[in-house]
Amino acid sequence: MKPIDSQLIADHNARLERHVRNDYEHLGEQLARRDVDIEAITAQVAAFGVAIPSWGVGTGGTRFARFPGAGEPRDVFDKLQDCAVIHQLGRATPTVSLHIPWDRCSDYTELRGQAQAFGLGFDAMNSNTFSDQPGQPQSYKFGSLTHTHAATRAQAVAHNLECIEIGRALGSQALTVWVGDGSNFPGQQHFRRAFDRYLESTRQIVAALPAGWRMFLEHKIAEPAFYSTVIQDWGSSLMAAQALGPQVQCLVDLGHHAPNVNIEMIVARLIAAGKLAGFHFNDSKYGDDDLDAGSVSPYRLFLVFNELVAAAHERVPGFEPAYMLDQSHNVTDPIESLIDSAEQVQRSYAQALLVDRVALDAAQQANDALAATKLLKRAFQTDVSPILQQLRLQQGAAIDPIGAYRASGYRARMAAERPARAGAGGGIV
Ligand code: LRH
Ligand code: MN
Repeated sequence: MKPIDSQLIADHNARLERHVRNDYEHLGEQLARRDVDIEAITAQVAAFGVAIPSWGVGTGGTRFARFPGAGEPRDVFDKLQDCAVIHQLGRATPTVSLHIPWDRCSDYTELRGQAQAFGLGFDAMNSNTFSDQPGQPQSYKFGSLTHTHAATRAQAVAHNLECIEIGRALGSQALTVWVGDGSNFPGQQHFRRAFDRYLESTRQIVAALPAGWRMFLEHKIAEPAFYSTVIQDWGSSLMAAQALGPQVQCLVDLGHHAPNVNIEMIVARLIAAGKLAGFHFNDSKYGDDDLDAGSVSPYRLFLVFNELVAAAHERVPGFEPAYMLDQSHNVTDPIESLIDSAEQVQRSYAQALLVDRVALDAAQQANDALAATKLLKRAFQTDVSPILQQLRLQQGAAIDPIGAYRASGYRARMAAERPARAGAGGGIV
């Protein structure tokens, strides 16, 4: 089932195909002079995918306001169709990451069938114990898995077990746990006891994990708590993951760090510890801005992928990161932003594959700092667009996915089909 008319994509590609073939051939010659086989790179990029956050296809907002766009998804089925558009046009996003209760529905077998019809699968499930649902017995105002009251912790554990059950029905194999638990005042929370309560609660979730499943712990420096957060940084997350066992690893959301923190080094540490779960890709300038991946600091995203490609190149044991986007689209069409962000992530991966690792090892060994950093810059400054376009052409996707999307009139069609509703489609704000 294809939400966009395939003929429209074919006609769109027909106008661009000759240029892409020329550009691809030209880049191939350039790379061959660097002993790089462009076909090998293209094949590796073809095998790369990044998951779409279901909460990202609705318009996001801030605590000040949300300005809903036209044709907002009304439920998880609408979200799935929008995700299918993103994958049909860009072919870089074969899976969707759901958030419960925002994506709760009455028939998960039907939902799984719909996803399969769209050629989509389900990545990590996301639990939500950072907001209260109508009629919820215990409030999460003062925390969830680390709350001082056992009944509230038990409620939060039960919610995570429900997310696992929903994930099993959908074919997911991972649960991401991010909690907003923390404090706003010095003295408000006993840091060590809160961490102990976190371990006591998460142990019960780990005990319920099916064989083969993983649990991803997501750290975050601040928000909604603004003095301390229980899982505030990679150190706290790693301590917990090491205490909780082999099925538990640490997920890195790029926006969850103080400005200028060296995230690529955190990635290298988690890889070395065998505890890198994966990523929530986005970009930021100040806080957890959830901006489009690579829109502010594309070199930082490249440097993260440089660590990932190095680990794969060196065959680091147990290295199997999950790649997901986690963004909030406040001023763009979410579908366009997700198509573009997925391509940006693919682009950073392709560039990192171009790093001459033998020469880099030699330069590092020789302490030739300039030669080393120029090897990274050379890869980053290589325009790999012909590889990404050629790949989409080969896969029957759109050479220019945003252009094809705009030509399709999909958004206008959804605006007609999906009447605007206040508070539609659950998501950030
Ligand atoms: C927390 C977070 C987490 C999600 C939420 C939507 O800031 O990054 O990953 O649950 O955003
Ligand atoms: Mn996140």
